[in-house]
Amino acid sequence: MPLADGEGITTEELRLAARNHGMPLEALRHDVTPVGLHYLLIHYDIPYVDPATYRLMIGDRQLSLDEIRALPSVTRPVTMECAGNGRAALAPRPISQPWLLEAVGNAEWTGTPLKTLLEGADGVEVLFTGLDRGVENEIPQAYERSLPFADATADDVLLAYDLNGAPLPPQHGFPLRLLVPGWYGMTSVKWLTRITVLQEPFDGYQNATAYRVRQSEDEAGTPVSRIEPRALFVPPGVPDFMTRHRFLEPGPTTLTGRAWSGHGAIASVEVDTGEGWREAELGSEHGWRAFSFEWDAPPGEHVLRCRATDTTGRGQPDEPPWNLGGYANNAVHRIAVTVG
Ligand SMILES: Nc1nc2c(c(=O)[nH]1)N[C@H]1C(S)=C(S)[C@@H](COP(=O)(O)O)O[C@H]1N2
Ligand SMILES: [Mo]
Repeated sequence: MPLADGEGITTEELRLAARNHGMPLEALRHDVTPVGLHYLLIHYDIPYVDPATYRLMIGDRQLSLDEIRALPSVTRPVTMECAGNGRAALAPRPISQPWLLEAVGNAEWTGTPLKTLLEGADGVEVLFTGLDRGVENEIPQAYERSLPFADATADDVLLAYDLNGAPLPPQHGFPLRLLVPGWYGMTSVKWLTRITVLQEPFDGYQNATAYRVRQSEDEAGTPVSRIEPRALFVPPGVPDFMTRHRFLEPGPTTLTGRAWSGHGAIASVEVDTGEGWREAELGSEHGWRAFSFEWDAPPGEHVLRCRATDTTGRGQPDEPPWNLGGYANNAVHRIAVTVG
């Protein structure tokens, strides 16, 4: 239910924001996001799980954590972003977790490729069910989502048990979660308890009702899937405590940030400091891609902007197109700075 432009944040949104923290944008400096700085999004409650009695069910098979950890393991850096990132900047504002820009993290995940566990199976979709339960829109449910069979059996999809080299902490899905690189975060089901191969499309809440790009409730809309390209600055200079407005010394300064896309690699990042778009220099890639831009900051008020383009040609809009759930808003990052 969207609020009119300019209406204050509700107590419900504040309660969600206090539970589900974002990644402070200065943490874009880290190649690998430290665990406590990675964003969090939890629809219901964090389940309490005893690893000794935990079992993953795949069809009629049951696997213990030790059995899963004994399977071939892969470690890879993955940029994860919530589909609602940017929601609070939409007008009217869709009422849900009120993310500004900080619902992102880039961690090193270790797990076993899901593909090998599904060998011999065939179906239309694969359903992933979490241990957490709750009520959404008056519908009681476990958090569960399906993926098309081909996407679920892609080479890079993992059943992940370690995050940055240590067991998943409770809030990130202990003891086991799905990890689908390139897709918005809702796909990567935490506290995984069951995997079911389906012979027809799943019509549960998180696929059929939530996570659809649409203008009204009567529209079916299109499913939210892969992460749209985005570039974000490490906020330059120092902030004002309350407004977060930035203050910077005049003279040569290096603007830095990270860019990512779930559709392809980053092809370019451009920066505008008020004199038009210029190409930034691309740096190392480790999940997300570093960029930097040399700026001789003149005294005065400036608006800095950055935007990414990926190898599929997708870019970022200046103004965010509105949708009911407030999903996939990848509008250009702007930061207002006072130099001098
Ligand atoms: N079981 C379960 N899995 C879940 C969720 C959840 O609430 N329950 N939230 C999803 C959403 S919306 C996002 S954005 C990511 C967030 O993962 P993180 O908290 O590890 O960053 O987890 C996804 N997986
Ligand atoms: Mo999310």
